[in-house]
Amino acid sequence: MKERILITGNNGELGSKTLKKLLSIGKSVIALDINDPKEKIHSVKYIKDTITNKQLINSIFNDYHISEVYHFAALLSQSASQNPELAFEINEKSSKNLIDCVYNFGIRNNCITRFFFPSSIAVYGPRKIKNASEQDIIKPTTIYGNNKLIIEQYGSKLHEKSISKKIGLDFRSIRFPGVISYDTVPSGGTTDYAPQMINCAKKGEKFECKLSPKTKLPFIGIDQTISSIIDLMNLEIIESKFRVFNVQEASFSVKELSDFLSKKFPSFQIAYNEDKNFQSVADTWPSSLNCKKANKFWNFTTEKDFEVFLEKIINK
Ligand code: AKB
Repeated sequence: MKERILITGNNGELGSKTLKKLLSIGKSVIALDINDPKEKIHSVKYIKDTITNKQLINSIFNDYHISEVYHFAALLSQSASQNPELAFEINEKSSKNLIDCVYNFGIRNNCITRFFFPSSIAVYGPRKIKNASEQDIIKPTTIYGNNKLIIEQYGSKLHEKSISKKIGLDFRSIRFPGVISYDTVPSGGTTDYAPQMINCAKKGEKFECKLSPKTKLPFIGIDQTISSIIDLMNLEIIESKFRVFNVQEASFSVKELSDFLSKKFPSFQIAYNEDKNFQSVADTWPSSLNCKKANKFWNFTTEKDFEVFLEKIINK
């Protein structure tokens, strides 16, 4: 049976770019998403279905030799708060089912399958902290943060069970801050204000901001996001029981971003209309992350100057 990589949520920001990266290094991919992709790539086997379809997920593991899984299908923080039951079904129940399938596949076939899970800074809380390390207080207050934490723990538990016998699941995860792309404008998240604001400034449109000017959060660009995922998944072994890593390139406040954009695009205008659904979430997430662990394991480098970081994103 030919080896395939399974990507869920391939139409999303991270899913679509990871898919392209994997194809560029010659991998064969099965891509599962609830919607059709904007453009279909000939060599990819697309499946249009929901991650909640247990029967389908089981059949994928019966029909193919799945060598790696990248599991991006999820509801983001704001969408999850608006729809907690769906968030439970997709972010938690379906993720557990997928992890179980990978684990059982490994046991049946006497192999170990790498599993990538995109976690989030949403696992931190309840208080805002600076320079958060992976082992810092993780008592999330949001549905989304809890979903992510439960899957981190579930994946790590099955990893632990697998590793001694070297069969089952090899779980790897990154806690992402806000991700900024140069060509897509995301929605449904709390950190999405930043790419949305950049997009408005570029188009000369006014931006209505739901967060207060002093709100500070960590961010990463899409290129470093994708290379971090690939670098982490390419590590032969990770000598650590703790399977999650922080990454960030820069940390800045809403005001710092809007001042930077006003300098670059003089017609840019911003209005503040604080929304407690957004503010109360951002107030529990760290203002910056400690990335020493990612640096140690795959030489992750963090861009310290936020203006240099933003300049690169805008000029891309
Ligand atoms: C969100 O804001 O929900 C996401 C995240 C940081 O997990 N971008």
